[in-house]
Amino acid sequence: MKDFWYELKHVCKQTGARYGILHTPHGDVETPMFMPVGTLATVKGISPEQLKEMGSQVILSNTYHLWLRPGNDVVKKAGGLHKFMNYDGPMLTDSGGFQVFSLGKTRKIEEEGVTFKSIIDGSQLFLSPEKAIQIQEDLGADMIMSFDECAPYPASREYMEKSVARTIRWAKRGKDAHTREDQALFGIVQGGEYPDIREKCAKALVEMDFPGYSIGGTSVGEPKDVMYKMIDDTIPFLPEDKPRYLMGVGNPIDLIEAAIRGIDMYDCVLPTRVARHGALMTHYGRMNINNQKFKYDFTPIDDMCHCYTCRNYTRAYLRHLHKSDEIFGKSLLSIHNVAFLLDLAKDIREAIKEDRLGDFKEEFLDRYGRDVY
Ligand code: PRF
Ligand code: ZN
Repeated sequence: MKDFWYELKHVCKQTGARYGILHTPHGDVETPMFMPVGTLATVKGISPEQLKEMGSQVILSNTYHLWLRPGNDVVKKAGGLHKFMNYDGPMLTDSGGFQVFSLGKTRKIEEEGVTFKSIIDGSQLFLSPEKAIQIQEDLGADMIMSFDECAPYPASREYMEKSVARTIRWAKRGKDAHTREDQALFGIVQGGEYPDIREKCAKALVEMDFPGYSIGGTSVGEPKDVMYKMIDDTIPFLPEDKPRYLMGVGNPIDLIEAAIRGIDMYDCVLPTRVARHGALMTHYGRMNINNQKFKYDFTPIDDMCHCYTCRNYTRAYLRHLHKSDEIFGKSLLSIHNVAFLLDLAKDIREAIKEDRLGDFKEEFLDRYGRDVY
């Protein structure tokens, strides 16, 4: 793997969190970083130019969705995902493993792969470790993911042992099928809430020597403390000189807690998904723009936010757009939420560099609240 490596720059003396640089074929990015999700080759309501202006570094997209629509052949013919969506920064695609398991209602898991029904037309589909890699090679992101099973929570020890053993075999098959030198293939650690299974999985993947490691199977309905423990049970077995990606986690408190536990990357659809329903993240906790109390409120969403929306528009105007179901309103609210998490990740990086992430966390929580999602 050329043109891709992780450089550990500083470890926070207060918390042990890592500040680093991830070198990719489409440029360098600073970690810990939040990656906005562009499932269908677009971060809903935000242009690539706006994302750049907001300080976005890596955009995440999905194998499963792009395979079904428009088809990986279309993206390949366009010259890859970067060209197709007019974004020249680093990109990452998820393998489809999680989507098959969370969206597929009737699915059959076998050693060879997974058979399931399409969310688009109900047709029978089959995804395997090799197929997931081939699609991701067509899409052409800088970072791609192994095909894994994200087991449900809770799952029995017996189930988890079998599932993880298969996920390890799938990771090996994917690695053998992977041919593109300019893409970094990550291994995904599963194992649910069982520390010894996580350890075994991490060690087996590290043995295979991936350029990066993901922690999967979190944020699937388990309590907060269980999720944090899943991270703590995995990190000690991952090499220091490789990036660690916590998949699908992205509420503000988790961003801080995960960084403290040694995570370098995270992603979440939360900011754009909730924005479309008028829900906003602010330094003072969550708010909903629909609220009657904002009718005559001509102040910005968050006086501590520097995003395009907060610099230019008032709560009263945004409430009006949202209540009128205007497209521009959804876009402006999405911009604020994504910018909020990008800025939070930036604040986390600055705090790590200055050995004060512990203090930063307390200050943030005092304003934001401790039980907010
Ligand atoms: N596996 C994959 N993608 C994911 C996850 C996983 O376990 C999660 C866990 N919440 C999010 N996205 N491949
Ligand atoms: Zn804002």
